[in-house]
Amino acid sequence: MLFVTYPAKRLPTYTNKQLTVMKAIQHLYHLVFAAIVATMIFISISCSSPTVSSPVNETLVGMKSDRFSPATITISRGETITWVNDDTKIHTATSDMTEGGWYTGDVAPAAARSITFHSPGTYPYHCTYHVSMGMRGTIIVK
Ligand SMILES: [Cu+2]
Repeated sequence: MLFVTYPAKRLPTYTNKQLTVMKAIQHLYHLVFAAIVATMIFISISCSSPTVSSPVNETLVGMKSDRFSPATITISRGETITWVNDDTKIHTATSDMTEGGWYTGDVAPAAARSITFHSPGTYPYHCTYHVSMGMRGTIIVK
């Protein structure tokens, strides 16, 4: 009779120290995974919400090449006009009225100034610096 003995397959045995290290590594993987998931959720949330928002009742008027754009604009009472200087020089929006007039002050290039109109009426205005160039506008408040 012939007995063939195979070497017993040895299961890997680890010392307690090795097991502790392995568990720590496993724990670390879980933390990294959780951090990646959290980051992805954060990115998807921040991308879905708009980053630039403007008030609902705000109307933009550009200031460029010695012109207001649009030059004439109609709004409802209580709405706000925001003049945006898209030019390389300073402009203003200054009411033509000497009494009860309004004035944005100097609007520097890339800056903006807002004025809210509460009373119905027609409000002609101009740029203090470029009125001679024909830089005029009108705001009609209904
Ligand atoms: Cu101007």
